[in-house]
Amino acid sequence: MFHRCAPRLLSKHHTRTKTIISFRGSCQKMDENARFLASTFEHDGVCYSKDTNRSMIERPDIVNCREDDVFVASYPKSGTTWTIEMVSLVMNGGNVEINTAGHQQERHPMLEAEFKFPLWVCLAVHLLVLLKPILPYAIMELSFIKMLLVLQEIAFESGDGLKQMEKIKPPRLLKSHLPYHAFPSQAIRKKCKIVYVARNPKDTGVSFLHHVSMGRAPMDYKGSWNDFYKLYVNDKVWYGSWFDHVLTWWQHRNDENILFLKYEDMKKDPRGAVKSIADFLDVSLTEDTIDNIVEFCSFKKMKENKAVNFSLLAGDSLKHEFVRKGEVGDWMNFFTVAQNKEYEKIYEERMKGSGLDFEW
Ligand code: PPS
Repeated sequence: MFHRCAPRLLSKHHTRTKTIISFRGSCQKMDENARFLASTFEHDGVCYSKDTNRSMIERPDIVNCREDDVFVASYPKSGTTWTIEMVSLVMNGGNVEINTAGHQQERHPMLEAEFKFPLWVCLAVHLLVLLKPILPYAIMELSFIKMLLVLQEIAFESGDGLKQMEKIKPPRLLKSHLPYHAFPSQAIRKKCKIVYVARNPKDTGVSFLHHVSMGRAPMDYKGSWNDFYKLYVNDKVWYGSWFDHVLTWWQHRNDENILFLKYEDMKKDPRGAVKSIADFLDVSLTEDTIDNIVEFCSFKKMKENKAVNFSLLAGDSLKHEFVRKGEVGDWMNFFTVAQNKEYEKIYEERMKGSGLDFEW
């Protein structure tokens, strides 16, 4: 871990007027945090989005897993999409055509996702599907109608991870952000291979803010970093405490069916990451194939790749791109000096003796 000083954080002298304005602002944003929390639920002390399948979290045994299922698990915003793309290409021998044929959310669904839509949307979509054969073409071309149809085709289908995973041909590669204790118990018992990826908690937090403020519900958070930081540091974000999540998976790093990767290492040595994934999955790849996978999964290529970059559920007219900055150290543009000091103290206390450390 190396420490650098955030330029933005250097002390600002607030005038009285500025202080009053920012105080008013923060009152409004407190409501935004309350609004965020109202769209979550807690189970076993962990906070989840209401778009998470609650039954799965309460009963981790309800997920039917096969011995040959492979999982990519992570705390959100840790480089999951990137890792899935790598693992998926290793599994298919570097066939990039398969990976561009469909969106990653459809190819490798997130198990616990269960996107809920307001009743009127559900009724409108079902009515529309019924009327579709008799409605005039001109009406079907209206953008609102098109949007509902897109919702029907995409969200209702791929928005339910459990249903979606049943449709995929084995060997399946599946995504999850579940903490270890809530992970499908069959996957653990059957020793399914699990690639866990972790990223330093400061960049993860900043990336998380951009994710929840992407645009459309449930990612329509309107608070600032300072507001979101309060949720993050108090473990009131989706999937709860970064420390609990990462450290519990870390304890299982030596299990034969678990490969523990770090985002920062993957940035430094993507080739090494592909090789360890291939070794872990007992796949032998030529040097050329490894090069192709590294190239296809590079930040630049992934940013241009529609099959991974935008969220199917949120569309592609987002406030922030999904494959956004992909840097180590973006936290410095957001953390204040005080937040950094507080966070480093928590980090030192929580990580002490774990043998796990991150570069940031
Ligand atoms: S999610 O929604 O939880 O599944 O998000 P996740 O995929 O875990 O993390 C998104 C962040 O990963 C960055 N990303 C990459 N970094 C480096 N190289 C590649 N190829 C790459 N692809 C995605 C992405 O930009 C998000 O980080 P931030 O910091 O927001 O840019």
